[in-house]
Amino acid sequence: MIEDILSIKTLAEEDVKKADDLGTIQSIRIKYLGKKGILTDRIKSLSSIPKAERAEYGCVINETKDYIERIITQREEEFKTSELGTLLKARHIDVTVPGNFVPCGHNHPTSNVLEEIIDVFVSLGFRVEDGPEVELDYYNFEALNIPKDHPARDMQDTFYITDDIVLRTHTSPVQVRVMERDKPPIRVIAPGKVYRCDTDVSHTPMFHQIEGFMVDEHISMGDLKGVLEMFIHAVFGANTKVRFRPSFFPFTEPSAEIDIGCLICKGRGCKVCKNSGWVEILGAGMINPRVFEMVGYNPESYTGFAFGMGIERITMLKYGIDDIRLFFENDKRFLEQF
Ligand code: 2U9
Repeated sequence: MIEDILSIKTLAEEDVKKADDLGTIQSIRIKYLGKKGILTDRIKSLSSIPKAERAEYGCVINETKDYIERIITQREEEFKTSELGTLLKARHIDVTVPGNFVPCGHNHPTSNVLEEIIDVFVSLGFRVEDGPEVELDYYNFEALNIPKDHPARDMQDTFYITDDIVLRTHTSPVQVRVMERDKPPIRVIAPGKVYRCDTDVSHTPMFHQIEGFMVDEHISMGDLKGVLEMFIHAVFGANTKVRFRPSFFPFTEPSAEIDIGCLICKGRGCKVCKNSGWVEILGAGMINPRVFEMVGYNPESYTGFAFGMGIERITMLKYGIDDIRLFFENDKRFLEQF
């Protein structure tokens, strides 16, 4: 019986010696020590051994079991180490090889100008508000004193979704929604995308606007002038000339358009300023009392100013760009210049 165990030991030693990979060594463990393994089988039959021999026989089985377990584990570790070595060799990384060049993107010039403009107004105490781009006709026109039969609707080439729903033609509806929600004092700017059915060198069907307004008791045209002059000097330089011209918008009364001295020719006259020496950059005015009535503000208690500008236009003037379509071509050679 003891010879039987010793021959199992010898067989196991030979098997372990012959094994040439991790898989084989694992099946050897099952063969000898698994649930139905050769040695396990002998352990199970221990109870049928006469009592007098059982102790010695059990002792030899246990020692053999420990021994086989030890030589299997040892060989297993050797295989694991050498497999790791092969793997590391195959996946060898040479940290001294120069990396691949990953081209870097670039901020869009209109994004930079928009950020710069937002920063100026935020530093003057304005907060940023947002609103829907698919807007009710009521907020885009009606509440801004542009009723359905008003000739001013012809000024906007509108994308209609339904009779009552439009792609917003300006960000003014944001201000209407803010006034419906909040009471004065209010200082808000509304940047965002707007849509008009128009395409040429200075118009695209989608462009960016930033509008702003301030409402409180006793807000005057003087406040409007002060805020907008400060903004123009911050963005275009402290020596930029500013001029206010009377104009008309249904939502402001009185209204004005604001020009700056042409940055390209310094006022001498060129193609950009059509030889006038001035370029228009903003529209503005005192909010029409009819707009206040629509949102439930008492026009006897409150006054306010509002303004609006096109970001692409401002960017073109700031950098002397003569075709708005360049902004939408995603040509890095163009974008990287700003
Ligand atoms: C409310 C009341 C008044 C916003 C204003 C302008 C004048 C203006 C244009 C500039 C170039 C639009 O991008 S553009 O074509 N905007 O001239 N916008 S006053 O007035 C408001 C807005 C909201 C409730």
